[in-house]
Amino acid sequence: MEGDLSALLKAYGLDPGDVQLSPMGSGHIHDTYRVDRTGPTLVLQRMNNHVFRDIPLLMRNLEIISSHIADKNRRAGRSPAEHGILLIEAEGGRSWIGDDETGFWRMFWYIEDQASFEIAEDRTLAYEGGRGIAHFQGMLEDLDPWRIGESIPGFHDFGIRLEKFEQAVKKASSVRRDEATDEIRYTWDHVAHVEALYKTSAMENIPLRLTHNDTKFNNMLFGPSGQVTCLIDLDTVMPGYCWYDFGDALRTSASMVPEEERDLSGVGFRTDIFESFSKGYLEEAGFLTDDEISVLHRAPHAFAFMQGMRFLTDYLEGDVYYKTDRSGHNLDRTRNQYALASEMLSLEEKLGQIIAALSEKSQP
Ligand code: GN1
Ligand code: MG
Repeated sequence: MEGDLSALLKAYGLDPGDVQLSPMGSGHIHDTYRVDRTGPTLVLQRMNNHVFRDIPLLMRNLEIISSHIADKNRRAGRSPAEHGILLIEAEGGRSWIGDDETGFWRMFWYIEDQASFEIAEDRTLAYEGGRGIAHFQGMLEDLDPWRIGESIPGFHDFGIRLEKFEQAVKKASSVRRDEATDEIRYTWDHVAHVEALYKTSAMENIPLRLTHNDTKFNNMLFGPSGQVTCLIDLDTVMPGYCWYDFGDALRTSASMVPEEERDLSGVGFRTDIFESFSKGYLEEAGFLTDDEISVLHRAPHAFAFMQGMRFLTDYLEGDVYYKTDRSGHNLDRTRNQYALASEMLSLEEKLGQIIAALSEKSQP
């Protein structure tokens, strides 16, 4: 075991000689390792402090959120370590350790027997996913949103995203800008539709609640019963609109292929998965107002479009944000997301009808 990692493990009371680390997960931001040892398995994570600039704020947020969820689980008779992200204390009772030189690290209990999926292949999985997202939002309903700081300022602020995109186009190398000519044009041609959703949300007084904000389908753990055990990647939990989580979860779960797929011939949006997910979500999300429900069908498009724009921005900036394996990786991801967004746009009216029919049925 390397010297600095040994010190790290010792700070968590572990014997480095008894520990085996192996990379886990497919996240684009942090580095995550499974920690096998004599005794329960753990998860070690090196946080990306380029993306999350204020680690103390990030970890204060996570302490508040994870202990709130743990309390809820405890009261419901569920083991907190088996039904949520639970931090393990390092020496001195700290929830994280490290510095600029060694990196910033934290540790969690590993939850045994869980599965995660890039997309939802069947309707049951989608239904349970919808319930899982609503359950998560419901658990945070009684936590004051303003206790949570902005771990990434303007994370889902479309105006800010657009400004960053505009800057990236201006500053990009001519090679990358030329390569992405079609995608840059596509972006400008479709901005207005997403802007309209944000405007409607502000005008209809859609409430800001605590939302997860990174509900990619693979950020949900499913237990052996087929139900969602918990959501992971809680670093972006911040005040937001409920449709953020709904949209991002459908962007991934109801897509016919994962966002990494380069062959665009298979890209498409599954309305059957949308319907089942929405059914689960609406059944569980009794806290939603009619105005919140009325915009849900517009959310998947907004999220696929924004995700495409984020990948494109990163491509133009020279791949500084997302982990990449090759130079055109972020551009390929952009093409996947824009193809998906186009399909969603053509289906939007139909998605609205599906939500309207489901919410009528769920009226008492
Ligand atoms: C990142 O960490 P991960 O891979 O779950 C990103 C999300 C994107 C997603 C796209 C903090 O999520 O916002 O939707 O990649 N997280 C952050 O795959 O930027
Ligand atoms: Mg993740």
